Amino acid sequence: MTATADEAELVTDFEAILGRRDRIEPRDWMPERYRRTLVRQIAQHAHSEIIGMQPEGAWITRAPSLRRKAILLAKVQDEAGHGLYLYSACETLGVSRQELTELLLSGRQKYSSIFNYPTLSYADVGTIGWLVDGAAICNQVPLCRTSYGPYGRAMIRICKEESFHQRQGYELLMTMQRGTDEQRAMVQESVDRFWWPSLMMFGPPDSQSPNTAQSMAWGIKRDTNDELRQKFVDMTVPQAEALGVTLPDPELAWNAERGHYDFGEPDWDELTAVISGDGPCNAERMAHRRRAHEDGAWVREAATAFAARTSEDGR
Ligand code: FAQ
Repeated sequence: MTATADEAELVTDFEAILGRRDRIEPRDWMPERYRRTLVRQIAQHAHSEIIGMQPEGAWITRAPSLRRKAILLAKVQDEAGHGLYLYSACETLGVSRQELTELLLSGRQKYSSIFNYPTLSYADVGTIGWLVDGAAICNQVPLCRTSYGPYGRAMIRICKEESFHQRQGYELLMTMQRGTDEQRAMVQESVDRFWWPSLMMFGPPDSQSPNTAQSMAWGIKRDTNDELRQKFVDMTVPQAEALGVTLPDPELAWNAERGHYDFGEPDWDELTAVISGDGPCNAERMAHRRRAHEDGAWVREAATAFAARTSEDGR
């Protein structure tokens, strides 16, 4: 059989696996573009979890009670764990954790736009849980069925934890809503700032998304950016009503014909600017991440030396 015939057979087998909605596993043959797309998406996702520790982490020392501090500490630690599962899933595609870290630190790989916005009040901890984790769940539940095995399996555990995060955020906001006028104003102000950036988490509109069509064809993504954004709005509007907050969109209205909420257009120029490094906190987030990486050098050196000694000793 010629090389081209071999390749054609491999492609046929690969497509048959996708057709059956089975998983592609690390040792299976896969097209190089499929592998690169997965590395890009999983790495971006992992970086988001790690950078995503910063906005809420900033409030750990200022949590209003021991209970809130314990909850927030646990949540931020969960995000670190999610980053680690995702880096491990990505490593099964033949890239090392070190390479991925360098790609992030040199700005060649992205992380989610949402983490480039500041957390200005304690209500932001609740809003991030409710809206940001809520958007993350909408996006990530379908990823449990993604076509690449290690990514899908990592997502199952992550989604369980994210749904707990979402509920803690909602409970925090509900508690503040039952408090003073000042606390209610704090919640509303926070929701006003986070609403539009949360909608942008789903990515550009389908008509301007260069990757969606191919990622859907490969079963990496199971829904388009616009489909997920709509699902998020439909899920969130009744929650906002129960909470007693107003979502800052005058165009938000139930459309009985479509069976969905209509909503206004996010500012896509803002998303482009934030993704290109020009958001309110991009420089701060990256500087913090670089510093943490440098400060952690001794841990990596110690772990490497320990691993070398353990293998020499045959332990
Ligand atoms: N931010 O063609 P598309 C969390 C980039 S949740 C930054 O539509 P794609 C949990 C995109 O990479 C947040 N960049 O791309 C948490 C591409 O650029 P490239 C993380 C964005 O991949 C909660 C270009 O724009 N979740 O961390 C964004 O098909 C609370 C064109 O876009 C995930 O990563 C954006 N918002 O669809 C943690 C989920 N949107 O790479 C702490 C997995 C688009 O070609 C606290 N990822 N871009 O140069 C995905 O589902 C997809 O990658 C999308 C983008 C939907 C994000």
